[in-house]
Amino acid sequence: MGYSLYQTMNKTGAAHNTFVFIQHQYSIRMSLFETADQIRTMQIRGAGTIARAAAAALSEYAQSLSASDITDWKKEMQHAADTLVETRPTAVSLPNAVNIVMQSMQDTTTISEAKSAIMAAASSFITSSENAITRIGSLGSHYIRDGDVVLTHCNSQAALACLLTAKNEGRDFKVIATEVRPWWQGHKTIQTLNDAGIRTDFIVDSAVRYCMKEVNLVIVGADAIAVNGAVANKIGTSQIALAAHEARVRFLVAAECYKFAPKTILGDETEIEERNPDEVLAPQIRASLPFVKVRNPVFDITPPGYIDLILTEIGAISPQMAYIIMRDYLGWNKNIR
Ligand code: RUB
Repeated sequence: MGYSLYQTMNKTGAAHNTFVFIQHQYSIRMSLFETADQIRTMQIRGAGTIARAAAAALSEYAQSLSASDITDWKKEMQHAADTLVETRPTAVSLPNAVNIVMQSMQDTTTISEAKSAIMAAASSFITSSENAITRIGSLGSHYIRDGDVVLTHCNSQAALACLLTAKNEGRDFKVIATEVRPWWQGHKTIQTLNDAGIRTDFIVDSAVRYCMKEVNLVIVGADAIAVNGAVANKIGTSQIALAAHEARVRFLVAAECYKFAPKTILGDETEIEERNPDEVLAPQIRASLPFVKVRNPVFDITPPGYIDLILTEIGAISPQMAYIIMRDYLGWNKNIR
């Protein structure tokens, strides 16, 4: 019986090593609304982890939900699904996971049938999403050679899988990991890399261009990939891509197929989350600076021209092939709400 790893951070932004294990069979009870709150407050974070937590929460909720008829039951489920989707706007993995799970009950006519469909779909999503990371790790490790210096940003399970697999396969390389203001996700990354015995240099975010001359390869994760191949990921990613482009360093994105955003086919833009300025500067300091507006955008968009390859579980693709993933793999017409 497998366990999913949900990495958590505390509300002050200091990284710590608390892990919440959620069993696939959902024996650990956490209400859907608690999960939604934990996603909103960054205790559950990272696009893939958020998606798996949402699927698990829907399954749990379906099991405990009772209603007088199937129509009311489905309405309650939809309300729960909307609550999850509204927690954070940028990672498309969240609505994609929720849609995949919710679509499973579409043709069901009894509550018990709908419950089983939701539980099966959630379990299958969680398993396939974990398998996807393993496959991306195997694929990504091929791009890492002995002696390489690989730069990564934020805390991406997909990007880390590439590094960890390369290490397991005996490759000798060094990583440069960024700090990642204001939530310090880099602290989690260096903990994982250190645990795996991977030599790592830890730098402040603004040291990227200075260090790029030592780097052979950049690997980052993704929160959303648009139909033109543009990638939304942690703020600072696009600056790293720019520095990599300038230094002619290969820039790879490790992303499961459910990070592709079908709605962008119809012209929707990826919404960039702007979080509370208190995460950047303490309220008492802000209060003393009436002419200063502190802003906290937490994602940015890297244009496709700065991306060499996107590593997915079905293979490495050029960003220009994003539409194919949406059409042939995600079944975009079914996923657009
Ligand atoms: C996390 C982040 C990660 C992607 C990919 O941002 O930007 O790079 O989500 O991660 P936040 P993964 O901490 O604000 O959620 O590969 O684990 O899905």
